[in-house]
Amino acid sequence: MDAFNPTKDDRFTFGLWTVGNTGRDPFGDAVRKPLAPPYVVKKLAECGAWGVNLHDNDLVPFGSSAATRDAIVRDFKAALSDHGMCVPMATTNLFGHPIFKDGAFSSNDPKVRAFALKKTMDAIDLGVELGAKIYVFWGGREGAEADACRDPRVAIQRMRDALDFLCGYVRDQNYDLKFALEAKPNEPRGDIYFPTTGHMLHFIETLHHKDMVGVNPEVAHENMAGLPFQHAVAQAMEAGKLFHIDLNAQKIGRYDQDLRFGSEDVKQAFLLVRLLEGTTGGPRYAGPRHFDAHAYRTEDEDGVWDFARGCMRTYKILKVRAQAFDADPSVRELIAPTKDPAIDPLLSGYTRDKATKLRQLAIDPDATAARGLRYERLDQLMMEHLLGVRG
Ligand code: GLT
Ligand code: MN
Ligand code: MN
Repeated sequence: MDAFNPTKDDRFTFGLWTVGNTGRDPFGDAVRKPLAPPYVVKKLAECGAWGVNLHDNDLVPFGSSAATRDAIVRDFKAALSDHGMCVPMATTNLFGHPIFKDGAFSSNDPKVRAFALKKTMDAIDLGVELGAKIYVFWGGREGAEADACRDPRVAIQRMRDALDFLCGYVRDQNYDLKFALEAKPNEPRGDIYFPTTGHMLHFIETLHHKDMVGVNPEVAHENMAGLPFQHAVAQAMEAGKLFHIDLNAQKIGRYDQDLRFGSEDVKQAFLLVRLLEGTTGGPRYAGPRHFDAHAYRTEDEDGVWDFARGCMRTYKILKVRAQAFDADPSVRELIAPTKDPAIDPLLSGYTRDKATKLRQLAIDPDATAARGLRYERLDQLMMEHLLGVRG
């Protein structure tokens, strides 16, 4: 045991599909055996996780009878209570079955759209029965290769209809449940609608019950679009819309790798943990820290638990490093905001008087531009904290 061992207070979660990933990929078969959900609950609890998340079909196989479903759910609930675990988030598999080959909510076929709504209502019931408070929507098949197949505006309208309908369902049932929309630019479709968290944030503003809908950004997905993840997360936090987060790692420009958290681009991971933990003094993210990642295909089952412990350990190490960085007087001095009592009040809240005073300010652009900002020094300090030689 050391300071980096996870506790329930850390609110770390994994999906059944993450540690249960068998290593199957488009080029090769499974390298690990499937793990029974109650066993995953036991092992995750031993590793120090707080909760476990699931798609409907991670727990209840597609097409199961009502009696089979109830028996599976009973055993799973028993495992949760035996091992002190919870299910903070649930979601629907709207991508695995061939019926969803051209999308679920955005499909051109009303039968497919109806089936997707029906499946999601059932999966919402299941999630709520297990105690979930957050419901994720990842539209992996909502996209196109032959883009002439539908007007993308129609796809957007259909997605809106589906989410408005399902918000209505949740409210009608009096469920205490919020939705979190997860963006991804491509894979498995050539292009997926709403490719980034920014696209989702705007779309949410067009929904009927927008207050119950936020985002679930994923490190790998934002990086696939070539974007800095922490900026997307910051925008979501600032808008009060960071309802959930999918932590993993990704090399830029690759397929969706879903690697162990922090295993690539450590600097980005550091900045992300710093943001989520509010070590700069800003508000802290209070939701679950979910790892949507899986072990390398080289691993056996022991390697899966090494992977799970590694995700949580790296997060906690980065948290301690971020706290030390933000407490470092040399850092604080470099990032202290420049204050100017004569100018600051003029910069927000337009009035004609402020506009006039702004115009009258004597600002020497050359003298102002000549000042070096010492960001080389700042970034090197960050590297030294990260590399463990400072703080
Ligand atoms: C799938 C996807 C993830 C989503 C999951 C939720 S399923 O593994 O790659 O990014 O978060 O549907
Ligand atoms: Mn994800
Ligand atoms: Mn992913």
